[in-house]
Amino acid sequence: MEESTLVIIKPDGLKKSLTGNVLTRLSETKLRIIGAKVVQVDDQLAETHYAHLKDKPFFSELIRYIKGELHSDSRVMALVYWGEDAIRKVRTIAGATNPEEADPVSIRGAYGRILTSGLFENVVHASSSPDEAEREIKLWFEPEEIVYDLYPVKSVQVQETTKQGWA
Ligand code: IDP
Ligand code: MG
Repeated sequence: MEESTLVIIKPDGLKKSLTGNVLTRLSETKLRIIGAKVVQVDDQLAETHYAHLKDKPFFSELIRYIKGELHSDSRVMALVYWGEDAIRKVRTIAGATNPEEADPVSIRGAYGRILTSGLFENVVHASSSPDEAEREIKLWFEPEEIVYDLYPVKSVQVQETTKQGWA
């Protein structure tokens, strides 16, 4: 089945200059990148993205991690990959959630680590189901930022907005 999936290169990935390595590894899948951007994650985006984990003991540190507060670098790279079996292919290359248990040749196995606090610092996020992918892609991207018509859209009236232009 052709499907799409959200990948996030987390702040440790950017801080450690692993962006190129991660993209090279993911290119083995022959999937298409249909959206890509660098994002500064705020509380609302972080907490919505990880809402399903809010009762976990590591939740507040996870929020600090994805916001870049553990790496004094607040950037993440968000990507949408599309193609046959995209979710499984990307998760296989990403590796298991726990970097210690991840296949050593997976991204998380090769580059992840477990912090003294116990948090898994594992370089990448990858959606784990079609429903999760849809929720996450709609959270991280606007329709016009993706080059395919993935999901139904509607016209939204925007009134008297002010936006930044080049001076
Ligand atoms: P996933 O990223 O493999 O889908 P999730 O269960 O969705 O795993 O957890 C989101 C993130 O929370 C993980 O990527 C990891 O950074 C962190 N995490 C998950 N489970 C644990 C845990 O048991 N201990 C420490 N950190 C965890
Ligand atoms: Mg997950």
